[in-house]
Amino acid sequence: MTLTRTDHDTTTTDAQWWKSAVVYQIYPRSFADSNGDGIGDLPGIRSRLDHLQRLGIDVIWLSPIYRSPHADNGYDISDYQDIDPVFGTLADFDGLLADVHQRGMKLVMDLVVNHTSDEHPWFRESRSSSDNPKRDWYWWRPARDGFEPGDPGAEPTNWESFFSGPTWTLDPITGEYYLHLFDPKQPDLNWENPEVRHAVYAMMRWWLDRGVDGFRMDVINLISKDTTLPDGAPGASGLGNGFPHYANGPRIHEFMQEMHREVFAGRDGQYLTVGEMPGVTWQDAVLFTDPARHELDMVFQFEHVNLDHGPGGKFDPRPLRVSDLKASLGRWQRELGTAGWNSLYLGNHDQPRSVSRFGDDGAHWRESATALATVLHMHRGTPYVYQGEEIGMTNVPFATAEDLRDIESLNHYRKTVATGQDPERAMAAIRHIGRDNARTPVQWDDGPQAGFTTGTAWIGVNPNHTWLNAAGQYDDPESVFCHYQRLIELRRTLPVVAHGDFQMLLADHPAVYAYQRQREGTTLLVVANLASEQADVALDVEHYDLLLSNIEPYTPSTNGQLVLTPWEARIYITTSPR
Ligand code: TEU
Ligand code: CA
Repeated sequence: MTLTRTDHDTTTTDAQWWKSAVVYQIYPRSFADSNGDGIGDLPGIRSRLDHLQRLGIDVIWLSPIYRSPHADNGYDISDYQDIDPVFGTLADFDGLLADVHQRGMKLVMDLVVNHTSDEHPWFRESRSSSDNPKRDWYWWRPARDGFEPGDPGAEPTNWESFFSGPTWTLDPITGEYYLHLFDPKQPDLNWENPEVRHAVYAMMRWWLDRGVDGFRMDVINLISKDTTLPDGAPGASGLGNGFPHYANGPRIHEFMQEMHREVFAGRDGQYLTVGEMPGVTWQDAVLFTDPARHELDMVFQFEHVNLDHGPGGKFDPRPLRVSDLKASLGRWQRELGTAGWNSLYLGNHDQPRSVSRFGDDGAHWRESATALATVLHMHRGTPYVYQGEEIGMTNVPFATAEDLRDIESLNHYRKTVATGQDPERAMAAIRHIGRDNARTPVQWDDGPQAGFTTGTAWIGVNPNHTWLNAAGQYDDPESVFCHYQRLIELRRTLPVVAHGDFQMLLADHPAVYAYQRQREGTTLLVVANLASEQADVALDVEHYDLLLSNIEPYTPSTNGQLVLTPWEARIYITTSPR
């Protein structure tokens, strides 16, 4: 199967088809429910493929649909080779995959192999006795020297988990601790053990044989740990920050190259691999994505989504400065310009809604959603659209902790209450940055439950679905949806969008993000006002034609000066030599 492209870039081989693709992320629980149980499912996704085709995307990335106790909404897998009954069956999956392929799209699976569920048979065996053959498939350690198991501080290291509390849980069966960087129900696999690695590779080949088109790899840069397990430097919570000892560990590149060899090498077909990598630097990212090294096609980096984290972490947010955002995005554009490749995203199921976080979801909702999309989609790299972003879905006015479902937010809230801190302050942070913001149902229409389910959704529908929904946007040329359609179409038709080089303009401007893209005599000039006040900038666009703008009518430039209204974004083009 090949994609319909007008693009015949000589620097891009067929195997690098993903360089001109647009990916759409589905969080299955919240996408579309077919049977009224309030939880999205595979038949629901099948029934909404028109929406994706209309948008123009090439690839779907499905967040996990495997068997799972759902402690972390499917990122805790108990069977890698089956579908969770809440989402459907393997037959439903095959049907979905066939439909997706028939419509000329591809489908990428989420691969969660830093950890399994504690209900996975591998872990059940591993915990059963100290000499079980699978004991070494996970990280088991005795209590710290001089401590009895269960004593305060007896954990083998002082590391704090991503979801609050220690990363070690004592298992009564053998009196030893096991490692879990996330929830206790997500024990970390021991990638030092070759049996683990080969079991994972075999599972990946099984999915490729079934027809899937690649993998998004969950926290894949955490799989190689420092095997001496040193304590971390003390953090704000009193526990230690173990991150430097398990992120980008000593064998990470070796493991990625081995996976590439064992899973992808020598196969026909066009795959996409993207590694999710908290804390990855651009220097590492170049190594991971340099095609000559045969590791990954691209990575998800976190620099731009950590800019508003304060000294106490994500729930200690600080205001985001546009100048920081510009500098960060620009740095990744520049540094992954020749070797390596960027993935481009503003939101996903772990992040708040991008229009609420980076834009102005009040007075300038439509303008800011379209301006942010313009900036992102005209970058070099592979853009990812998170479900609902294409209609400008916003953060959610969660009233109390009862409205929350996410384990990370709930743990943070409970910890706040337990330590006598202000619960309202915790709720404010959660409303601002909590993951549930992105997990409320996709707003299909203005009906009850936003057209998501005929029952009651597992998490409350955002009340703004009465005016913010897909049905109301399809035929409105000024809508967020139609703007996304046009941006995606530009990537499809103009090779400069996917392949042009990048040059930052107005680097020191505090609010306006501007850059040039250039390829074989075609130049794009992108300029966007990322603030809710008017901006005047010195930018000569005399030799350019306006290709797309998010605000009409626009004020033409005079004497090399551009006047941009709040969140106004324009794309100019010229094909004449300059
Ligand atoms: O996320 C990893 C990650 O580092 C964070 O984004 C995390 O979700 C958390 O917000 C840190 O504060 C991946 C998945 O995308 C996420 O949904 C899972 O919960 C996590 O791994 C564990 O599998
Ligand atoms: Ca359902």
